[in-house]
Amino acid sequence: MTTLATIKAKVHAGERLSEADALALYASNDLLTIGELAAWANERKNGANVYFNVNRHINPTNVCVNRCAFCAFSRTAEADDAYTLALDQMVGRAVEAVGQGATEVHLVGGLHPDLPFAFYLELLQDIRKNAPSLHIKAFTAVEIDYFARISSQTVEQVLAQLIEAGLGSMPGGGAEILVEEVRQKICPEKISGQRWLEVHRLAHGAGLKTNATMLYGHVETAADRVRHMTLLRELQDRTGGFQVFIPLAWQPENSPLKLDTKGTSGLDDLKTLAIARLFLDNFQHIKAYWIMLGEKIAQVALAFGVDDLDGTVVEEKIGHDAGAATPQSLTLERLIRLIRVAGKTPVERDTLYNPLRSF
Ligand code: V47
Ligand code: SF4
Repeated sequence: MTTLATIKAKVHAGERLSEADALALYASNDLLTIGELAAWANERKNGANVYFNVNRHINPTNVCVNRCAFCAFSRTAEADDAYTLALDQMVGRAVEAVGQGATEVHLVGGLHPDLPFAFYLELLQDIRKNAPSLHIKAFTAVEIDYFARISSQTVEQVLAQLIEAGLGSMPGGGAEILVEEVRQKICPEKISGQRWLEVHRLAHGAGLKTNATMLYGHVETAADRVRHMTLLRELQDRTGGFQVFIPLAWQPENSPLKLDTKGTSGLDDLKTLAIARLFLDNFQHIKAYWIMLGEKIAQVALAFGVDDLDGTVVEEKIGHDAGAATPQSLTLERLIRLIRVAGKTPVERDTLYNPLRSF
């Protein structure tokens, strides 16, 4: 039988945890022991540094051909509140972000039925031309697969053109839970878990760094979460292309998926982040995405194995359409203070985790 003591011995010996170990951690309510172990593992990788960046989100459109049950963001093209931003609006926001100190623009959106692939290439080219200092982190694996289908090209061809146009890296969205039975329940129209992994493998092969998320707190079990992390750990062993793992706490309002929950518990959030740190031994960074977690849990997470808080964000829609109670943005000063009060060293990073400034 796996006990916390045997897991602790494994972690201290640098031995990889098994799925049974991770499940034993999920079954335990000894949150402080799990957290302490995760904090120890994090300290060995990242010292006292806690990373954040100055960034801006832009969601080109909320029109999406998919209807994922957990999503409160997507609209049909006919909906009253459907929107699609014009190229110059998006470029204007990117330029404005540079003026506010941003080093990254984070671009993700719905799968629009009519916009051609050329629109997205032009978007990247225009941002690169008008805001050349910005790193463009854009398009989930789900969007990349969609671009390949609408332009009758391979994922490799699509990636090559996006990189040529200015794509710098890929965000981690669309992973949800990579287990097929869960996807059938929450996002049956979305690409399969295997395809998501394949697109990331191809992106890594094309020289891009990518991120990985996990949407939790809906219909999945602990075993599904652990399987999800195993699949990511296996791909990371092969490519080394993932930068960070980001568990996304599901926000339950306004989506078709009606479950008897008001959202994840603080205990589950902290446990999930700590277990991710311990299980994903080949990931350098674990991010507490404050937008979904709330500032307070994100801050406490810094004592549970987390070393990254995402960024200033600005104008977040996906979580807020689903009822997220956090602000739309945090200032640099507020992020720094939040990290300092937790006894850590705030480090502003760029998208690729190069340190820019320590505070
Ligand atoms: O793929 C959708 C999730 C993702 C909800 O890579 C929801 O640095 C919670 O991936 N409640 C998009 N989550 C956001 C994302 C992301 C965010 C921040 C940083 C990075 C990064 C990536 O949001 C979607 C989906 O998994 N999502 N609806 C919801 N109601
Ligand atoms: Fe569309 Fe993404 Fe929402 Fe699914 S999660 S409905 S693919 S916007």
